[in-house]
Amino acid sequence: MRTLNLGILAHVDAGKTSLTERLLYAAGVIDEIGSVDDGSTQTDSLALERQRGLTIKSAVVSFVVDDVTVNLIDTPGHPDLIAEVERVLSVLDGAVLVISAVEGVQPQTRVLMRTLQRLHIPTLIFVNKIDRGGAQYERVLQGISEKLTPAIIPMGSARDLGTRSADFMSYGTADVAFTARLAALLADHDDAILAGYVDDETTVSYCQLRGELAAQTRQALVHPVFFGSAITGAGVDSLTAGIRELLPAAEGDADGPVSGTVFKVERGPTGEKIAYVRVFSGTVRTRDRLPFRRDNEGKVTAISVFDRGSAVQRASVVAGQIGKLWGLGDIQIGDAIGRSQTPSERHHFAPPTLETVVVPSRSADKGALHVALAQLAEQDPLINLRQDDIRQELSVSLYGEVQKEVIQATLANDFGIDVTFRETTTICIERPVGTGSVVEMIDKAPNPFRATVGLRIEPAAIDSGVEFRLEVELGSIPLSFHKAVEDTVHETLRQGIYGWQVTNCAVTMTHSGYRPPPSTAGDFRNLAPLVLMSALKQAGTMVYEPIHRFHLEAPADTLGPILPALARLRAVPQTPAMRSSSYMLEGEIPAARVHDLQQQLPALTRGEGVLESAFDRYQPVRGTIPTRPRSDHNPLNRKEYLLHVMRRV
Ligand SMILES: Nc1nc2c(ncn2[C@@H]2O[C@H](COP(=O)(O)OP(=O)(O)OP(=O)(O)O)[C@@H](O)[C@H]2O)c(=O)[nH]1
Ligand SMILES: [Mg+2]
Repeated sequence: MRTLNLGILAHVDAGKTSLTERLLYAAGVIDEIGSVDDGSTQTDSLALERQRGLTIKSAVVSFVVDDVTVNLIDTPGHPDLIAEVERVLSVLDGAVLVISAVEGVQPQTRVLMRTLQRLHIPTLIFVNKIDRGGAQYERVLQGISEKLTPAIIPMGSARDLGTRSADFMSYGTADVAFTARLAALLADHDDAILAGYVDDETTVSYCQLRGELAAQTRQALVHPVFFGSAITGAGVDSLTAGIRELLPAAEGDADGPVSGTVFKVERGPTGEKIAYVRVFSGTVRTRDRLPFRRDNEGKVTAISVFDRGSAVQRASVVAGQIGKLWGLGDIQIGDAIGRSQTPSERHHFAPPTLETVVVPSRSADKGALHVALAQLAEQDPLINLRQDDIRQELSVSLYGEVQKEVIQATLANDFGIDVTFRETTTICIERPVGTGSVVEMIDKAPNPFRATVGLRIEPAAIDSGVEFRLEVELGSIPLSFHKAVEDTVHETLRQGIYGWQVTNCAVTMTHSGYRPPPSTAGDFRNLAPLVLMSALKQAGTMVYEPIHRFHLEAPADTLGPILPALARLRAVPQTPAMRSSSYMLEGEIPAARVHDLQQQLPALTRGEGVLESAFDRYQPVRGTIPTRPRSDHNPLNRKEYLLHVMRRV
């Protein structure tokens, strides 16, 4: 039996959870179809998800098609919950991107497709909701082609769109126009097909074309498009057949060395930790001592594997499968397992751009709040829980207001702690403008430490994070001293000249020296921040703020008042697209202003305006440069203390 780990991704409300339910029903896993609106689906199983009809956590279910076990991961679509999607991406063999036939391509659809393409994840497109009034065929295809990728091929036609009897009919051998379109698309990546087709259309058989379609889909070069309805079930059988025919099964050697990734962590009924692991290679058995995250190790006490619906207890989980592991107390989301770990620090989406302070309603709850938030951070490390020691405050990073509501409700429901939030503020980043290079030599005043450290900092490509390089011989100082410098560099760059995280830069160690034995790693750990901050001051930094791309639809006569309101919020709209009674406006707006626009919108559009936005990029701040208002982790305090020490020497 082969395994396919399949993600379902889409803009919020496109119908991922409803489609998951349909696929399970079609495969005979469930006898009755649950509904998102009644809170009875398999994958929206949390109380909060059922109450709100919104997926909050990724959930795994499975079904069998012929000889393939499909582990299906239903993800949340709301942009505030994108961290959940992020963690799943690294464990997928393929994806289905769902698009609503009524709304077409939406802002989050673009963000997701861009990422799926960047990661070369084979992706089928399912255009859902063909039964709903306003459903379109051609217009949606055109939107996909213009906004996502031209490398698409509709796999069938649709009829009676916008009615309960709407249906999807797959094309076959007899559809000459389909065969021609298919050959033309595949020929873009395969000259043999092109040559064969130009010579004589009939020399390339339909079977060959289907085979080549599967091959190119598996390489994420082309994207077959299906249409249907998760509610009526139309088109779902064709999609299921497409998943089996066109997406690649997991590869991996069950006898190889163990390697895998933890993409979800949850707590069981008695508070025990359960890690969801996608195994890439090898076999994990109960009672194995499993190495994870650098030098950690834990004993696996129980395993379950997904099989025909839910997870069932097993003695082992093998390459290609997803398993739930018990017994690994210190395991965290994103951890790599096995001896040859290559943990990936890279993020596929932008980090959260907002932050806020969490305040317990009862001050006696302070301690409990810290424990509770630490548990939430286990499942969602991007909230980046921080404590301001001076003000005794806890703050978290956020994607948006919905995530805030989820945190608030979870704290109340699961931990009995009522909280409020301070005002939400934007998280900016700093990037060096030029190059800065500083050396502090051992035994040379004012350097009070028994270490020589030279560092150069320079700007690097956008999205490159912080890269640490060596220009000194690796053996010039003990490895632990190198490590101390590298760790300190990352820690120090959490707060730059204006207090923001410094990123998209390269730091090179240009000099190193020590004197045995009195030199210690501590000497390097103390000196490196001073050298780095001096180099950073020399380089100078620029502050960048997060910018969202927005999409706004509203009644035609409200365009007059909207434009000046957008200008006041520093938004830059493009030319509006006018329809008969409405307009559609796209543009950019600082992340800091999205919430204000959201709040002003009802008054500006008689409650009829619909706004969607998603993070797009960072842009240099013009005018007054915002400084971070507080020091919430404390390398700066330490830096100040050390500077003070140096001045005294
Ligand atoms: N008419 C119609 N409604 C649908 C269809 N698919 C989903 N819906 C409705 O659309 C709404 C959202 O469906 P969900 O399945 O929760 O969408 P989702 O993509 O999982 O949403 P999030 O997980 O919150 O992003 C619900 O009210 C569904 O009943 C469809 O094919 N036709
Ligand atoms: Mg959902």
